[in-house]
Amino acid sequence: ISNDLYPNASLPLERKDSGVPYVRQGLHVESYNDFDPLRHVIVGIADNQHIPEACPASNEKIPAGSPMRGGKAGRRTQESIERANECLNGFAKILEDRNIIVDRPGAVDWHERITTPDFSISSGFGVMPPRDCLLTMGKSMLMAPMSFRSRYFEYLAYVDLMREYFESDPNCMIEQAPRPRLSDDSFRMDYVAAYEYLSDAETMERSLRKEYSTKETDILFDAADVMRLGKDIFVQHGLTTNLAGIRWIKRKYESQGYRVHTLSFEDNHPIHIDATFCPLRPGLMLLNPNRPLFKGQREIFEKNDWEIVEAVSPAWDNPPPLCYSSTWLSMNTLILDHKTVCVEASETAQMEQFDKLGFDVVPVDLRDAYAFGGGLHCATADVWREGTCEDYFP
Ligand code: ABU
Repeated sequence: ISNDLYPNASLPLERKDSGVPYVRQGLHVESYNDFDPLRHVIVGIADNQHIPEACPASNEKIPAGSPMRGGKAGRRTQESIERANECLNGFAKILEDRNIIVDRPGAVDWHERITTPDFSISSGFGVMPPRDCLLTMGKSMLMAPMSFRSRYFEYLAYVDLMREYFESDPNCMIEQAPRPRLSDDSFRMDYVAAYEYLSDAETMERSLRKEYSTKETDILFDAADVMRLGKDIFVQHGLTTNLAGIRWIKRKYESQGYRVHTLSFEDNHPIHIDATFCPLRPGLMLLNPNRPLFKGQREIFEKNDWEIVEAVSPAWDNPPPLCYSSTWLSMNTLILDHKTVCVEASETAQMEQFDKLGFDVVPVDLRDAYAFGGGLHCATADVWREGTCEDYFP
């Protein structure tokens, strides 16, 4: 828009409430994978986090017997919030000491009940983990259409940052996927009601048939179900991403020259690909041995000479209390470049495996933040990694 036509349309230099300038010199948004040299990242915060009432989509993820399943909703204790922030701030400092720029989301207060014309829920969730909400695809950052009702407004925590990225990098595009309704019509409510009483074998049977509480009424996906490998994008179909979501990703990004593939794993609770199948460097994948790929899905990797190694067992038999994730957060790491990886400090066997694979391992104390939304990969979202969009699967 020409300023000659709109002389009064210039941007205010800084935000009225915080004084933070809109434009940051030299800021760059671009990332095509999870392993090229990391230059700029968002790290989540634990402030104000709540445990929301279970909703139709989250019900399927909450472990059986967990107090989070029925009624036990409310603000997490201040002590646990402070301890989680201590971990997250320590992680941010480790990255900054390596000259990686770290941004933090805004702290939204989730105390109020969330009500839309289609649903009502006790509270929001939090702003940890950013990886679920934000998908950096090349020079664009997309806010995902998540399926948990408590996460419907989570994008609000990133609006200011996105605006700043948009104004600072003339090539950056910020985007929002279609907003879902998340009404009762979006879910198989009979599945939701039955879920609590199903055995592991029955939930596995349903998962192998690719039947989940989410229907195809809304376009749904979490950004953490999307694995970026240059020109190829792999999307996990599961609890948080439905086929309509995958179709939307395919139509959007294939028109930009990417190739989109669907991946499925033998997993009772397929949610987020980043504790299941993780790229470590060009040519090397880490696979969760308890979640094998569906038949035929290794082929694209093997045909292109990618090695798939199985992750070692996690250090812990159980996740920490009030945690949504599994013990396999052991393999949820943040790769800083082709030779350097951040691993949770208590996961000694996982650190040894990376050492043997030729990585320098940076231990990060994060377990006390797991309950707030996951591990090191979950707790971050890429803004800029050096490198270009490679074709790894020609
Ligand atoms: N957000 C990653 C969680 C995956 C898992 O619970 O294994």
